[in-house]
Amino acid sequence: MIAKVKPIVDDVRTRGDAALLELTAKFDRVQLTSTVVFPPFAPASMQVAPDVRAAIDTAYVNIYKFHAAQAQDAALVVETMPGVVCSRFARPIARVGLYVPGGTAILPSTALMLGIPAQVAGCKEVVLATPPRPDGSISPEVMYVAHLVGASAVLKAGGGQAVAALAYGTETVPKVDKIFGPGNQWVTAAKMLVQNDTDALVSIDMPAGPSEVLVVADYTCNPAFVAADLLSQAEHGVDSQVVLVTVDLPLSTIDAIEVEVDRQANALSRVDILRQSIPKSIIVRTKSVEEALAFSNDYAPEHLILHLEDASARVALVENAGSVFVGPFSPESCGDYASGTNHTLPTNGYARQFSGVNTLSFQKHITSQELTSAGLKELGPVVATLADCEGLSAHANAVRIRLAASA
Ligand code: HSO
Ligand code: ZN
Repeated sequence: MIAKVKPIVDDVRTRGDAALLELTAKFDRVQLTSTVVFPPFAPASMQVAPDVRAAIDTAYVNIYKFHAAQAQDAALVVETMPGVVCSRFARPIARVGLYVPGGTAILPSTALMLGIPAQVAGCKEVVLATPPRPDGSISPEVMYVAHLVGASAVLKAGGGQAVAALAYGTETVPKVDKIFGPGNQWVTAAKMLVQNDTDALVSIDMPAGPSEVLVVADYTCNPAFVAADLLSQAEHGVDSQVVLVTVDLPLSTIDAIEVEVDRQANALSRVDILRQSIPKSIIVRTKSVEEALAFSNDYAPEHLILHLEDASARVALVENAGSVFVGPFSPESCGDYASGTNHTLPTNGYARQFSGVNTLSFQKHITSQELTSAGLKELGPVVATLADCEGLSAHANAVRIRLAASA
């Protein structure tokens, strides 16, 4: 995949806007004359039905609240020795690119999940990239979110060409320092490629893969709720991963869940996708909650749903997961859209070492130290000894020259 996307990335890097327009014509079948829209965005481009607008507004408030609470604005200050003060403070990553996928669904929710933490962190340049629709426009819902989060530009492009434009900049697209967001294989491969190019000097949020859910259910579960949760993840794509882990469940309850999956699926709009993803789902039978959670920790799911007795007490057993949905009234859909948590989460087992996107993803930490003359008197000999030990006499000298001057 990297080899396939490389010519696209190289083309945008060397030919800029001309390549971007040609590739958009080729892949999205839209002939644009310009690819970037700057604010203020035309009101007509953000015309959203009132109920949708109100729902976006409520989601915005919740996601903003949760991400504002994550901001580490206050500096951390520690006096490690008398007269030796170390500190750490956060600064926003100045320029960020947010990739909002197009394709089979419009995703204003992804624009919220990426745009809000960028806004909370105080990023100066926020470029939202998303593929144009057949008429060359961007969905008004996504434009409305771009406006809410204070995006500084909207790039009408998708795939590897959008990622390349964000990584290197073009005549009209501002270059960014970090690229966020989910995408198809082309987008993922392009993100991996540009992050390895030291000329691009760009980082990415995390490796991405198909979406997944793991549901743990015991005798207290409502089979209809369990089935609904499995289906909500399965409708994302034919490659969605859906796992049900049962805790000492009789076969009759497992049957009831399967009957519900079938019954509900037939009434859903994306039944064609479900017909391909549900047969690939798996059921794992375990005897205890401990065994079930051990399996889950090993799998490290993007989403973990606990349909368990005393579910909140069981969260203590969770070691690896992107986000956890606790108890019968916490469907994944709430976290996907509006409870406040982020839905850009590690997939493919990467929850072992990655966190989901959060406010800190849009910041970096700077450390600093300030020594008084007395502090240097204490610490200087330690440093000089270590520098001598490493044979780095200029390092030792930078300390001793000061100690001598203040003696
Ligand atoms: N479940 C997806 C996020 C999403 N769901 C967007 C609905 N819209 C991420 O795994
Ligand atoms: Zn979802």
